[in-house]
Order: sequence, then structure tokens, then C-alpha cells
Amino acid sequence: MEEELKPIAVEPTTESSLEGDVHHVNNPVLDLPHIEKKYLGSVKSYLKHDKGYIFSDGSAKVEVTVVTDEIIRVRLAPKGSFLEDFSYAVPPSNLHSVLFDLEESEDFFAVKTNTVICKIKKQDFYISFEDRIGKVVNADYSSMHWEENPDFGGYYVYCTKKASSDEVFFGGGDKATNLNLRGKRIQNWNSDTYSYAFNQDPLYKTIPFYIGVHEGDAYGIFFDNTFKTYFDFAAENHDQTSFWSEGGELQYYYIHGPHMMDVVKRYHSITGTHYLPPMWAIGYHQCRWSYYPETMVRDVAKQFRQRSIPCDAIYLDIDYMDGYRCFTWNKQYFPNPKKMISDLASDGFKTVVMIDPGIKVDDNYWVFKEGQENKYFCRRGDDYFMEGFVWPGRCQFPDFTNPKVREWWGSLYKGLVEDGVAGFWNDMNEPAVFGRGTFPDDVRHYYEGHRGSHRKAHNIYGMQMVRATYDGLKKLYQNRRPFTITRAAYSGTQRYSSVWTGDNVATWEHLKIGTLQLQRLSVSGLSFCGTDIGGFTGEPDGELFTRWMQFGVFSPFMRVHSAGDTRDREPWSFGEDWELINRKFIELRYKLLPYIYSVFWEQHKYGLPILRPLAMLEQHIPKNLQREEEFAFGDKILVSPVLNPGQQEKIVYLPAGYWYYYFDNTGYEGAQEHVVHTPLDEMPVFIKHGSVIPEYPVMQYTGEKKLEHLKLNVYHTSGKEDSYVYADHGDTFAYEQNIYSEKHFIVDGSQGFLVITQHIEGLHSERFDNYHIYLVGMPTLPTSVSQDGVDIELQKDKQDNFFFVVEKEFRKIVVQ
Ligand code: MIG
Repeated sequence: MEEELKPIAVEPTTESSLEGDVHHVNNPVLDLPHIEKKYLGSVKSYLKHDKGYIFSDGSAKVEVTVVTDEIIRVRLAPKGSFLEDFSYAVPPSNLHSVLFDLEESEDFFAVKTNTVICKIKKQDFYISFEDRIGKVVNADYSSMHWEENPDFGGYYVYCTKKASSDEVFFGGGDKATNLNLRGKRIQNWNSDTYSYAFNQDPLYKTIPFYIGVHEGDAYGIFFDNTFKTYFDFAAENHDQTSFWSEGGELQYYYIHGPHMMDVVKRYHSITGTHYLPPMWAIGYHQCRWSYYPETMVRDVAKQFRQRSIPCDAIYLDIDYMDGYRCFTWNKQYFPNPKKMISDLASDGFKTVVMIDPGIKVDDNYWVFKEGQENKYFCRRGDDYFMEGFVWPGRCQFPDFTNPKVREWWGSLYKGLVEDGVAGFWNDMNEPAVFGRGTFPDDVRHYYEGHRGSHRKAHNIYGMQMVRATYDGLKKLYQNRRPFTITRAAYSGTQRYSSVWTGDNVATWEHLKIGTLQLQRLSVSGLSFCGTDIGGFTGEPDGELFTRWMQFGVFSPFMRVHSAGDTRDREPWSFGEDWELINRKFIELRYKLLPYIYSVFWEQHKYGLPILRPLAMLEQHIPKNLQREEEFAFGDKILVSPVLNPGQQEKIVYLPAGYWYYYFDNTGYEGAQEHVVHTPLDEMPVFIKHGSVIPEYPVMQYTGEKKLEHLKLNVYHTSGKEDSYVYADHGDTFAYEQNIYSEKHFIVDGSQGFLVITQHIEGLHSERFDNYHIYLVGMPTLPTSVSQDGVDIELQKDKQDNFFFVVEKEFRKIVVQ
């Protein structure tokens, strides 16, 4: 192996400015007189190797690999030697490489797949991606370049691409800014950002993935680099988009569209999807910093049941621990946790608890002792243990980038699991350290054997922590699905956890920020996401809390949470009027559960995002690329949360098609704006025509009652629409053995009457025998209904609504 590559692992000699007494160095880069960037020269040679093609300008090399027909990977080796091919985001099993022929012309080389042509220009090494009819989708503005400088060791790597004048950009993780990133510069460095502001950057998560759309076509770029990364979306130069990093390899995936949905799907195909969460994890969750002692936890739980407000989980924040020592109980507050948890469980509550990465330095604390004995904690460049202050006081921190440490960490959950804890919440894993923010740069990490400093490991620290948690729980729970939630994340974290957006604020502006963040997270691969409903810091009034609760119903993760110094924040805390509306909306979440569960399945199995910004639904309409308030939850439900106090009505754009307002079934023509009334106890929620929406009776928690039948709401259409309903045991991994059912419904109204057909896949059979079908939006009352050729009767329910009963295995229903 060539020696030149070694410098990449070398650390800067100056200490970061976060380091207490050390002389303050503002920015070593700016202090340098001049930094010369080196660009690729012309292509001099190429060779084919076992995975792709390597082009060379005589010294630098560029590898082009075809992952699939639609995904092409590009890597740069400034001095000719590639770094070790390792990624936390992309498991090797997701990375196929397909060999394709290379065509050579006078001016360029072309790597051709069935869908994409990647051209490498001989003269200047510019790389472009075209579709098969020759439309250039993405092209270099300049050749890939880098800086080599002994002061920061290794290379800073850069890629600059052309930006079209109409091009807009999406994705990028949890950025608290407008959906379209054009004109913005962002950076990725996971940070604990208590009470963050609009446009504040960076936040908690690193998702170096974006989607570009121009002339109606979309593509994606995933810059898989864990160092501090930067993106400029036509901000400094209106015709350029750049991304760069303070180390590591210039390595990116070009992901072809042309639909945004396809781009996201393909991004998921390499970084993975979320496993199917247990059903209870998508119910309503009540959290607080902190509910203690036990009497208070029991009281909150009791009130939910007394007031008939559905709730599936109650959370214990850091105060449940003994002096903030992870994996212990404060026995004064919780003398018998096992008993409390089992009592809560018999009332339908799951208990979720917090676990932080900081381990208290305390020789009488078994976790610290084990970590010390086995050298599991992170160390500085001079081999001293990395120490920092967090909640427990002086702490050391496990190196989660070491598989042995992860294995150990996973096993530590045993006691809490035996106590009955059902889910775990990993916080402070940016990692956050009081005072200095995070670890110093020189902290060493094992990095799966590809050792590196904190500069390389910082952005994946949280991901590896929750990975350890998830893997450990998977063993401890055996066949039961764990529930995990993490604050810090890197691309691919969806394989191990759900996420929340951290310490937001109880303001209307933050409600809006939350709607942007969740849409963005969803198209960035982290679909199982939520905000602290009501705002973490500050005090919402009843109206803000309730409007946020309404948005919460359409957040993939639905949890109320609040900081320790705030007033009570339960659904009833704002008085009876608000309680009534909050109950109505939490009940709505429970009615929609079978639909929501099916949407989660769609995410897991097919890699579709759960929230779909309007831009994604109609990317060919330029105006819609700028809309950011309407979004779809799954394929069938479109919402536009109310984001202002006192709002009486809202202009809502509905995508093409025909839509039904959820609360009174009024029909609306799509492809246009409508003024929608927004009384406090409603919000703009629309169901797409032709949908089959399964509905559960309201339960106080998932699985409370056995289903006697399943209600299906069938929405009229004069076209043809596809729906499906997923079901399984609800909390086991049996679905991996095909023990589930996926029911496909086609509703066809194109002949003037409705034909509903069903096709069932999978080996799971539900307990109930019948569907109760309710027709919504029928122009006239049906005169006849038949199931598989046999006439059936229309019936009226207690509310005087017509419905009919069919066998759950029906094939074909005709409504005339
Ligand atoms: O330094 O555990 O974002 O949800 O309640 C604050 C206490 C630590 C930050 C989390 C928040 C949690 C809080 N934590």
C-alpha cells in the first residue's frame, strides 16, 4: 500500500477552540496565507477492476462503480490510493456492484447502465450523469478537487456541480429551515442545540444526502463522509452547488430519479429502511422531564384512563436513575420499579426510559468498573481517558464504534428489560458534553478497525450508540420488536431507531419548523420521526398545544414532551375545552392506526417515505416545489396543519385528483387551491378519492379490544385507485417469515359504478371474519351491492350511516 494515504488519519496539531485554556485559534484555514486547491487533470488511462472502472490523470484516481442501473458511485483518490472501503451508512450487503461496459469516444468515456450514462470527459475529468435519451441530469461545474495541507493533515475534498437556474434542493436531515434549500449553506456536525432557532445550523443529525429537481426531473446525491461536511446550494454562486468535507474521502452516490419518490426509495435501498415498529410505538406517547416519583407516574397514567384519552406509553426521563447512573433506579422515587411497570402494563401502558452515553466516574458503580476494566471508554490522543461533565457529573464515554463495546452496551439493558421496560430513549449522543459542547478532536475511536479521531467519528457516535441499544434489545426481547429513539443520527440510523427533533420551543414558529423538519427527515431516510408536541422549552397556550397535537396525529412519531421547568403538559392541562379537542384528535390517531401501520410497512418494505411534501407529489409543477405546508401521510391522506393563532380558514392546495374533507366528507376538486375553514376542533385533512382506509374502533391503547370486524371506508372515485392494508401480530418479527397479510384493494369507478376487488398476500390471518364497508362520497344511494356474485343487504348503523358486511376473503364487490 502506498504511504501517502497515511496522512489522512493524522490529526491537526492545534487544539479546538472549545478546549478550555488552550490558546484560541479561530480558524486555522483562514489564518493561512493561501491555500492552493488541486484539480484533477485530464484522463490519461483507465483500468477495469473487479468492481468497476478506475480512471487516472497520471497521479489521482477516480473510481466509478455501477451499484444498480440507477445508482452510480464515484470515489476520488487524490494521490492514487483509495481509503479503505468502509461505511457505517451503507452495509456491504446493500451494495451490489454490477459490471457494465465502457464506451470510449474521442472526447469521453461513458459508463452505461440501462438507465443512466455516466460520462467522464477526457480533457478535464468532468463527470456528468445523463438519462438514456441524453438529458443531462447532473454535471460537474469543475473537476473534483482537494487541498492538502500539513496544518490540518490529510485532505479537504471538494465537489462542485452545476446548478440550473430553476433547480431546487430537498433533503439534508433535520435542518430547521425552508424545505427548498436553494440559496442556503448547511453544515453537518451533530450538536446539542437546546432551544434552537429557525435557520440555526448545524443541529443534531447528519444526513449528507440531497435531492435536486430541475425541469421536473429529480436526482439524488449522497456524500457518504462522516467528517464535518458542508453543502452550498447555489448560495455563493447561483450556478453552482458544492459539497466538501474536512477529511475522509470524496465519495458520493449519484441516484437517478426522475421521480423524487424513486430517489428516496433508492437511497433507502443502500442505507436501509426502518424495521417495522411494534404497533404500540405508533400510538400516542406521553413524556415529561421528568415524571417522578412513582406516585406521579401512576397518577398520570390513571388520569388518561379516567378521562378516556388513549395512550400507549409513558416515559421516564433522567430522574428515574440513581444519581443519573445509567441502568440503575433511584430507589427513593421508584422503590419497586418492576411492580410499577407491571401495574402500568396491565393498564395498557408501556414504559420507556432514557439512557445517556455518559457513564459516571465512580469506582462503586458496576457499569463504570466494567468499562474501565475492559478499556471500553474513549481516550484522548495521549491515551488519557476522555472525561467530560454531563448529568451524572464527571463521566467517561463508551467508544460505540467498537463492536465489542456495542455488544457490552447492548447487554447492559438486561436488568431494565427484566424490570419490564418496553422501549429506550438515547439522548445526548451527539455526543453532548457540558461546557465544551462535545469531545475534543483528538479523542480516538476504533471505528470498526479503521481507527480515526473524533473528527471522523463524531457524526456517527450517536448512530452507533443506538445501534448497540437496538442490537442488544433485539437479543434480550428475543422475538419481540424493540422500540428505540435517538436524538443524534447519521444516514442509515433508520435501521436501528426512530428519531425526534430535540429541544424545540413552544412557539407558533416552532410548530411550523417542526412541520418542515419532519417532512425533510422523511425524505432524508428518517421517516419514523416526531417533534416534542407542544414545544420542549417555554409555555404553549391551549391553542398552540392543541394545534400541535393535531399536527402530531400526522407525525410518524406522536409524543408530547416538555422541559423540567415548564408547567403541566398533559392533554387535559389547558382546561376542558382543549381537552375535548385533544381527545378527539388522539382518538383520530387510534382510528387511523391500521392505515398508519400500513404506511410504516410501506416504508419498511418498499422504502417509501412516510411524509411526502407536496413538492414530491407534484414535482413537475414549479410552483408546487415551493409549497411547504401541505404534505401527504402515506399515499392517501393529505394534510395542511394550522400554523397560526386565531386562524379561521386556510388556503390549501390539493394535488390533482379528487379529495374528501375528512370531517364531513365534502368533495373537493384537486389541482387547485381551496379556502378551507379551520375551526379549532378540525384541521385540513383530506382523503384521496378511491381510497380504502381501514379504521379501528377507538381503543385506549393498541390491542385493548379484540376486533369483531374491520371497518373499511371506501371513498368514491370515477377513476381507478389502489390501496392496501397491512396486518400482522403487531409486535413480533414473524413478518420476516412472511407471517403477515398485505391486502390490495382496487377501487374502480370508471364504468359508472364501483367495483372493489381484493387480492391477499402473506400467511397471516386475522381473527375477525368480516369487513364492514362504508361508502363515502357516493353520488346516490346504491341500489344493489353484491359480493362475489351474491347480493347483499345495505344496513344502517346507530348513527344512521349505511354500510354493508362482506367476508374478509371477498374477491369482488360490485356497487350499483
Ligand atoms: O440536557 O434528559 O433533548 O428531551 O428531556 C438536557 C433531559 C438533556 C435533552 C433532551 C430532552 C430531555 C433532556 N435532555
